[in-house]
Amino acid sequence: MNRLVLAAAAAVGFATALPVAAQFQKPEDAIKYRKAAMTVMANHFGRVGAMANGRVPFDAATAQANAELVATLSKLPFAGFVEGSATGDTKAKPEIWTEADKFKAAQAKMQEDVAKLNVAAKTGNLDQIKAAFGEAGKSCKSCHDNYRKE
Ligand code: ASC
Repeated sequence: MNRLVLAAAAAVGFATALPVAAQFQKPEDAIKYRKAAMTVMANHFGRVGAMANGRVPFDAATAQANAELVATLSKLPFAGFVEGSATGDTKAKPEIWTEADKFKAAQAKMQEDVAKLNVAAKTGNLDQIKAAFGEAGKSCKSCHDNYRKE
């Protein structure tokens, strides 16, 4: 390997090894990021929910597209829960950081549940979508109950 290639490889390795905190200039940026990610995820989750709850007519392709987005978007918010961002314009409870393992487990549970919703949506079967939407909603709620201030 020539020197340039080595330098580039080192730079990439270094960038990926940096803590997530380094991706935000200040705590408010992390707070804004996670709120924005939650907002966008909730919007697409809600579009599936509107069909699951019969508020809008069921359209399999729309349900599928939105469930797919939710599955992808579910990976985003947690990069924003960096150390040092527990205070400010946020409802995040300190337990997110003091019970980091439990918070991580709750995150994983939600991601699994929305992945299952995505699988259900691909079947085009509204009953399966309703069931999976209900489970995913419970995951959202339990994490909010435990880790979000009123
Ligand atoms: C939503 C949404 C949430 C969850 C939660 C489920 O549609 O925005 O935060 O469902 O309300 O209980």
